[in-house]
Amino acid sequence: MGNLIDVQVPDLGDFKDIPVIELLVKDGDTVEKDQALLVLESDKSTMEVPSPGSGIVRGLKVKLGDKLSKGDRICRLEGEGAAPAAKPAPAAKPATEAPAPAKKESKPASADLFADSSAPAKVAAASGGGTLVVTVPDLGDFKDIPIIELLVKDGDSVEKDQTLLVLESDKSTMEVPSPGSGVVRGLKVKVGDKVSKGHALLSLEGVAGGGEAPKPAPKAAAVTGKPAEEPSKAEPPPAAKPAEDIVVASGTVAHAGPATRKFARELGVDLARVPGSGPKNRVVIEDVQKYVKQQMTASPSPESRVPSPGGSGIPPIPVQDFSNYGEIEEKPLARIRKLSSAHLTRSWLNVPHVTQHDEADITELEAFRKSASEDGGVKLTLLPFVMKAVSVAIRQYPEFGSSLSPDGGSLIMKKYCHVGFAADTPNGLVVPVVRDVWSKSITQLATETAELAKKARDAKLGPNDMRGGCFSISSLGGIGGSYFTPIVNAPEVGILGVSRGVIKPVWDGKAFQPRLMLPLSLSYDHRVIDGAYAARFIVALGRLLGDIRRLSL
Ligand code: CAO
Repeated sequence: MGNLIDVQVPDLGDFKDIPVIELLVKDGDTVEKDQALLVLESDKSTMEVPSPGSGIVRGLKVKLGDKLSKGDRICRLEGEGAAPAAKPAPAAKPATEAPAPAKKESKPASADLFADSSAPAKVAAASGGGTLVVTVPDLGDFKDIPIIELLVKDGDSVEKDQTLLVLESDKSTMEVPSPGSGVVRGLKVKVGDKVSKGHALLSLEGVAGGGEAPKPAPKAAAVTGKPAEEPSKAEPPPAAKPAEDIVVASGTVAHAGPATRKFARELGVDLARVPGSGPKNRVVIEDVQKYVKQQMTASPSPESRVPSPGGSGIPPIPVQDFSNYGEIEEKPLARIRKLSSAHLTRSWLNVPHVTQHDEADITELEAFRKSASEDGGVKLTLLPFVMKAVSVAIRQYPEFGSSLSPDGGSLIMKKYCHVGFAADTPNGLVVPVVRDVWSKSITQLATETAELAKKARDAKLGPNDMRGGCFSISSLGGIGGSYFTPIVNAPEVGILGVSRGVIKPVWDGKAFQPRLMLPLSLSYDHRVIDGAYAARFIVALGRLLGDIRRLSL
């Protein structure tokens, strides 16, 4: 039999009675040095207790839910290199023993636990005007711990004990709470920054009763089964908040240990979305696995209004902190943009798109449009001509005005022709709908599109102005560019993209002639429209635009 050593709970600062939330070994298990034996968790921090050496676990004394304090025996370790049980490692001394004399023993660099994780971020300096400089509290032996979440930004109002940021080492995760309530100013850190005790984090302005620095945090850090620095008897550790007083993490912080966080990060899972099944709703690795499984099999809910990352089973794009690469500014999206973003995402994900391109010769149309405009009256742009041509083409190819029934089993053919057009507004894209295009003249359509476009820009469109479309037009011709892929405005099945008309040399059989050619891009729902049908539609449309006399037929 090898040597036996006692493995005890290391120095946890002022923490007492911390519940065991995961037990990672059992009697007879062979463990390596630094392998995690169990996980302790308070409201604000999660700590893995690593093995002090390699050997076999004997006489395991703890079970899930047990509340442990410094010095409590966890197990014995039987192994070659293990120190005899009669000579426990100094740091493993039970708290109940007579206090050890103040020692300045060296600590191993691999020390891996936070202590004093309940202590609020330390106040390094305070002005009489109620501004506090908040620094990283005592992290014991830890140095250069990366910030993994930053929960405040300049200008944010924070409450006392609200979590400011989350630090994480290989074995521990710790939230740093605010020492008081006030407004965050001069944030000095960003995600990924490595911080140590005393590192200035931010200033807190307008702190009620500010200016009073709290008592310093108690000596932190612990080393499992290794010598640890004991607080000197002559200088007893200053008062720190007991674990029971720790404020529960704010809703934005996922309650999870380092291993779970690492696992979630690898999969690109936002832990805040994962329901936790552990004690106090703590998220464990199995919860992340279950969540990913659910997301992969879930079908998108029809009523989901905003595209939720991962909500449709599509892996979300990994979150990046762009401020790591340069200065950034966050601008909230306008309501219209959020709505159209949800709608476009739904259409893009639900509709198998194909886009067919073509050119229409609008030389004659343009000559007519110019001469008609010079006659005075309503200003004629290209849009009303295109709209009319589309409506006539839909009469010839009615499936372009149809919709698929919700069960996908039939086509709903419409005996009317309402056509929407995309209008660019300062707040985003909207699609007002012109009703009964079949029965309206070009002049009427010109008047109506101009009125609706103005209403759109003045943000005066009502919901009815945007409902009931059978087909949409997205005209970028006034801006420029040639060809694009418009997204079908589901449940419609077709959309026409119009780009800028340009004069091109076109062969007429004898010579090249300068002709004004209009680029057309027709996207359609391939579940409803076949490629040949779409090609016929776009050719017919080109003919109609090339010879506007046909529009009146
Ligand atoms: N080729 C050449 N010139 C064109 C053209 C084309 N395809 N389309 C328009 N023009 C000309 C117009 O004739 C007009 O010129 P004149 O003043 O000399 O007559 C000028 O460009 C401006 O036209 P317009 O774009 O303001 O007017 P319109 O009726 O053609 O379009 C509207 C109205 C509301 C569709 C348009 O203003 C708009 O908002 N377009 C953007 C649509 C959009 O954002 N689509 C993308 C959706 S997906 O993100």
